[in-house]
Amino acid sequence: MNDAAWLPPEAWRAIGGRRIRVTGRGLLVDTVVDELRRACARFGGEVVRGPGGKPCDLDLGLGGDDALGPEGYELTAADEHTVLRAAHPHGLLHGMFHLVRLGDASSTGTFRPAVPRRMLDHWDNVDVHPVMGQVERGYAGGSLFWHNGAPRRDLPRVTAYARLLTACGINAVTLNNVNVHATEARLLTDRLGEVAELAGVFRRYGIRTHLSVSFAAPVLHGLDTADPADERVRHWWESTTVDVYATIPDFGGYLVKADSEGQPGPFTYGRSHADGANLLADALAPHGGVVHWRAFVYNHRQDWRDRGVDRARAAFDHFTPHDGAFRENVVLQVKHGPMDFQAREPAAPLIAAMPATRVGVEFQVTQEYTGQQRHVCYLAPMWSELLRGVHGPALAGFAAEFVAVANTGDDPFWTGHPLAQANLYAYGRLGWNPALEPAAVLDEWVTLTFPGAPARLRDALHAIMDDSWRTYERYTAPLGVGFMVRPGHHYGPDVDGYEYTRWGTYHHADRDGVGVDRTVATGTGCAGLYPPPWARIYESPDECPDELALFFHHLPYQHVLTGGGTVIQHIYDAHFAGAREAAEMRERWAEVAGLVPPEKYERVRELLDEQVRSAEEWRDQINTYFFRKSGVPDAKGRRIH
Ligand code: GCW
Repeated sequence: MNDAAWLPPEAWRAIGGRRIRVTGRGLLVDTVVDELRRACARFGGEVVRGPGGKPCDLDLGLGGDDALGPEGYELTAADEHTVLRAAHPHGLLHGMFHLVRLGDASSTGTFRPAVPRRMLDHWDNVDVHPVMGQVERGYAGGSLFWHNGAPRRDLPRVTAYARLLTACGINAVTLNNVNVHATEARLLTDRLGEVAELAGVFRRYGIRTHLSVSFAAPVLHGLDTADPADERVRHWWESTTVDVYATIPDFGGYLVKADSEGQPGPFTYGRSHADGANLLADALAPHGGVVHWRAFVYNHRQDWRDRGVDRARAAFDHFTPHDGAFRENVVLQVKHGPMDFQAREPAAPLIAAMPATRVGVEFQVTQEYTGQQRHVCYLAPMWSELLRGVHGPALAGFAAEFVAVANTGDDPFWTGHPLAQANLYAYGRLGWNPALEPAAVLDEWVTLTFPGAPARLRDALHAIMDDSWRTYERYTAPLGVGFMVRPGHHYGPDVDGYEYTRWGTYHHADRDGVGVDRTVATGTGCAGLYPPPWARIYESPDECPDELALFFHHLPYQHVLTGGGTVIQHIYDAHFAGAREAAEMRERWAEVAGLVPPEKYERVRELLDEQVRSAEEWRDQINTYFFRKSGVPDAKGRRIH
């Protein structure tokens, strides 16, 4: 069976010993009661349903103010008597998990999510894909839902998963990969029963189920076109969608990756992305469904010789002309950065440029470019910086909702690396409240995951994880330039791996300098796509944050950064520091042997060996590469191979 992650039985101690009353009816109220009964059976408490009767010390019920919204709740705790009120059952469910997470110590107040939907997208395939496997960019084993072309039907495990998701605030899932192959396309039609079964499990935890669909679905099912202007196509989507809702009445909607990396889309028919998205939106609207339409549209057949094309501009250029043209039930799903989930990127300029469109900001919890769940890399600080706008526009202010790519699979620890569980937890928590402090979220996660953790363990976990994203950044691609990974699987260093490919991911290093000129004055103009003051800040090499220096500028190696050092010396210093910090993480972990369950301890220990090895490889390849290019020795005389 799977690891209990952040919901071990111990986590219920604070409320499982109480006299609890629950009032209200409905599926989610039943779920609340089931959860509380289980906790009380363990810790000696008692649950009664309905008003009146015996006195209680924890009172959960409806009747909260409507302003709490569908998921909000209000807590008052005084003299050992806690009252939880919500306007709807979903709020009771969240409120109950609030008490699990935080006890009632800090629990007086009103709580509502920042955005109405916090979705988790699975990139699961039904069939094993010859290159991508069962889960595309999955680093946690196989899929929880499918195995070798067949449904897994491990519903107890899916139930345990749904509990974990709702407990951190997630309320929507997409089950299958955005790259929709022929078998997966059938989930929408003759294999819909498999979706319905899973939706039944998620529903009990207040999570709505969505499906990735192919824009060419009508063609895959026998029509000779998928042209949005064709009446037969329109009718096909309408009637297919009617069938979907007949089977899954609370179905969430469709997620579409169109005209992107080889997926079909409206461009084939000379139609716009607004035409394409609205076609599906119209089919869904009568049933209350939404379309998540991805903005990850760029030319993946670029010529590296052509400096005029810039992938970082692509989504902005494609979509801003259509602002205001999308139906109300379309969510434009935009990756947080303009490239592709690198360890450091500025915010995607498109996100701040669509005032008349619902924008969903997409994060990647699966660690494709951040260590693939072999490296410790706690991502909450990165997301938090983007949300709060430390080096660019604050994404929280533009996001109508949040989406993230899942990092889970059939691995017994759910996430491959046991410490990667914290990323999923933190995504849920920041989606609910983007203002939370990453270290505080980590602390919550530690408290839940390691019940009774002694200070020594808590301190070690903070020391290892709090700054682990910055450590990862230090030993990988410098100063926001990105990539430098091995093509295909994207693990480990290969500085020129993508330099002459068609993917548009270049660093332009030569003997004099490195970086991509994205200025308006002399480059691709990407810097100018940002709202004030960021366009001006990014344009100037003297004002641009060092973190993004090589994202926006091609700089000489001897250019002096805002932080004081030269570009070349920064590269050396950061890489020596990053690899050393990885080694320190391993030392800290050795100190907690005996404080962590043995299997978990061992798994992390082995992975830290790999992280240290990989960090050294990164350090040596990057440093050697830039030493050979620049001829500039390390000012501190350290060994460069
Ligand atoms: O980062 C890239 C990945 C692809 C992925 C694509 C996307 C699902 O390498 O594997 O495809 O992004 O987000 O669509």
